[in-house]
Amino acid sequence: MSVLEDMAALLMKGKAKDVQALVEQALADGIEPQKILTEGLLSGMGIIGERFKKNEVYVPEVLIAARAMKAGMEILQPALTSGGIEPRGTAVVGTVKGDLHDIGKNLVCMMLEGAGLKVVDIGIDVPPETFVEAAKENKAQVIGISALLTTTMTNMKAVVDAVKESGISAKTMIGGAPVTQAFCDEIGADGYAPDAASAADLAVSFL
Ligand code: B1M
Repeated sequence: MSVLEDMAALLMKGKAKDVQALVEQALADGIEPQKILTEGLLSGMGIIGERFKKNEVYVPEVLIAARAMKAGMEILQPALTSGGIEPRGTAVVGTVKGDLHDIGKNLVCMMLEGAGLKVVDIGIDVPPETFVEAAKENKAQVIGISALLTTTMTNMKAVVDAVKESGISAKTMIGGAPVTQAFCDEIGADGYAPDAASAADLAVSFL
């Protein structure tokens, strides 16, 4: 098995320390950080997601795999976001109220940083007023809103409405597995991105 296949397999077993060691090894071997992310970490997480869907694994297994994913991302982050440039703008990014998923949101944060933005990560389960307060406090040009559940994506509209009512000029950007461009149009957000790399392009287009 290749180092990236090993990494995916160990991530699925939740072996956080081993995943970190393999990320370090892959970087030392000169493998592109983006390739480590997609063919190692995300590949393992994708398989776990499919198994979760088919009830072949349950929440505890998904949780330990998610922890291993986070551990791997900690090692990969500096390589993914290195650039050493002055921030070209600021984005506030969070997961909507009621939603505890943060892996996709964290990836979006990394990609935005990689694209040269200062990112203020306001975490998970974030109420609409916190998005607005954080955007005001940090003079953000972009507000990134993530949701992974069909039951919580509706809370994105409350954030978009709160931003409009507050009168701030920050653009709202939404994304997450159940979110679509049609939903974005429906709730009046300024933009939708299907993945973290597109989110970075979209955020830059707002600056
Ligand atoms: Co959850 N979960 N989960 N879960 N979980 C899903 C989302 C689900 C699809 C699994 C399934 O049943 N097939 C399902 C939702 C079904 C639905 O709503 N239709 C589900 C469920 C039901 C639940 C619970 C209700 C389970 C339960 O308790 N019975 C519960 C809800 C808890 C809550 O939030 N209140 C729950 C809990 C959990 C864990 C805690 C165990 C864990 C989260 C750990 C964590 O995040 N720290 C978890 C996980 C890991 C998943 C799956 C398996 C993987 C999600 C993930 O991290 N994917 C997921 C199944 C799946 O998606 N296939 C599932 C990898 C990540 C990189 O992708 O987040 O999609 P993603 O992000 C992508 C894009 O969507 C996009 O860019 C990212 C990278 O390119 N993107 C953006 C994301 N945010 C963006 C923002 C942007 C732009 C792009 O702009 C701002």
